[in-house]
Amino acid sequence: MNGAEALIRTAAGAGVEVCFANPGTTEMHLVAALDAAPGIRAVLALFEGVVTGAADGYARLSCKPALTLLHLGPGFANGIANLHNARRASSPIVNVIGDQATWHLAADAPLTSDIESLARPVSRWLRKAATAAALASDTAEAIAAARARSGGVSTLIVPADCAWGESPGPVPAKPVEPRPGVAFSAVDAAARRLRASESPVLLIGGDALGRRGQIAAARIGAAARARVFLGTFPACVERGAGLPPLPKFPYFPEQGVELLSKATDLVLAGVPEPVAFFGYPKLPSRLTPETCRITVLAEPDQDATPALEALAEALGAKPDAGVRGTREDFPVATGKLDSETLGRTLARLQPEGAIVVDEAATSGAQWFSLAGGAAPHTVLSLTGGAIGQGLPNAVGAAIACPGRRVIAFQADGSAMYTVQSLWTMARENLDVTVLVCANRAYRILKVELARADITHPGPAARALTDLQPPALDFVSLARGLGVPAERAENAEQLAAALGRALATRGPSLVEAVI
Ligand SMILES: Cc1ncc(C[n+]2csc(CCOP(=O)(O)OP(=O)(O)O)c2C)c(N)n1
Repeated sequence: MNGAEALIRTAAGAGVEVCFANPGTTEMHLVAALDAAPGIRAVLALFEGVVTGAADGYARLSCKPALTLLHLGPGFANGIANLHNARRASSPIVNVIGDQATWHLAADAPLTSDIESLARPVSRWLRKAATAAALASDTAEAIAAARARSGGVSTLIVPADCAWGESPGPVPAKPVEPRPGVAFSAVDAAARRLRASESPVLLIGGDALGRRGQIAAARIGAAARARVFLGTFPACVERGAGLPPLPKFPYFPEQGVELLSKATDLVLAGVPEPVAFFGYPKLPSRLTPETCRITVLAEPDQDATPALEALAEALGAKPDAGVRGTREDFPVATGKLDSETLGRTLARLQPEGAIVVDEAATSGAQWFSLAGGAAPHTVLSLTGGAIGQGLPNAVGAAIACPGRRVIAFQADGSAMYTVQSLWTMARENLDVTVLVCANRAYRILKVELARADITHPGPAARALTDLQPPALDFVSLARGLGVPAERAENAEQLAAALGRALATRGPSLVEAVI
């Protein structure tokens, strides 16, 4: 058996089920090994940002690592932005990057580059395989490292001669370090602060974004009169009827500062202290005032859910305390499409159990709060701010959860970074409904120009923030990539088109012109 086959058999034995790939010559033995050692689904993506973003979406829902198969430094580099997002989401991923044969590196052939330097910033575990014989155990270590604690990105660089060289065979999975629990003293400290606090705020993230964590948080909120928020960019959060309709901590720093200005205590569970997304003149990095004491109940990679439940008990919270949202009858939206009519239409039509990948940017502003009253669903969001995450995440989510409807709620500018995802949706016949919010601008950048008091942007500033002319034609783009599509110009057309798309098996796209 060669090293490549030992790698694939080791991964399959450790529970890996999917390999998102964009291979080249240095990966040919790995490509062949996927047939020689079946058990891992091989999914081709036409750009590496789709490969890595799909692995991220898959990990967020399955909590399992997929393999990515990438071609040397340049192929990997194309995938870095979505690995940055994956790192922020604590997604377990195992990158397998082919490299020149060890003895060929000295020749400095055109594709040769310093892969380790590219990989280090996004990898919690990084190794370049040294021999074919050790490749299986390298793989087992990479997988265990990706799964350790709350999850992260492992990168294994595989020189071509390690893939084709002789191996003694696969090795068993290595033990995985579990997510650490929270000490009783941390629960006790938080309980003491909350009992004494005049105006406490509780911020939750990580594993606390599941049902149990949110219900415990709402109970704490009721018992301690605390305002409860979700972190601003939740990696994966359960929402909708039956859950407390918790708001997200605001995006703009002025709003964060205002929200915390009167807080006497801030308790963090599974989420870091909130900071401004960017530095602005005259605004702070940290949003918490000096007068507000911060207590960490659970660090982002600790088990926040049991800690919140223990805290609720410590505070004597009633089991059913905290508001549970009921399902709302959203009135049918009519007329012009904007964030409100778009949000209402989606909240009304999204089916129970939907997975909504939210990269709708400014157009999605209204939907999230409205959807607190929608049918129960799961939301993935843009964890690391590197746009182009939404469509690839939707690919991975659909592969992780074949029985569920995935809705890619997608801004147009961000869609274009990884639009090749549509082809993989078609190729794999994934149940993804793509709703493109076509405002034909980088609208948030126009907002930021105004925030910087640039009230009359010049022609260059307008050229760099307008997406027309020419207007992107998402219907043609989608059709060209194998996905049926239609355009909606008002709320009535959107409801009809979205209704059809959601009732159709396989992928489809609706371009909502707003
Ligand atoms: C990888 C990456 N490149 C560039 C940016 C800068 N950026 C942030 S938002 C944005 C435009 C977003 O436009 P769109 O997706 O159409 O959403 P809208 O603001 O119009 O709602 C850009 C270019 C970024 N965040 N990430």
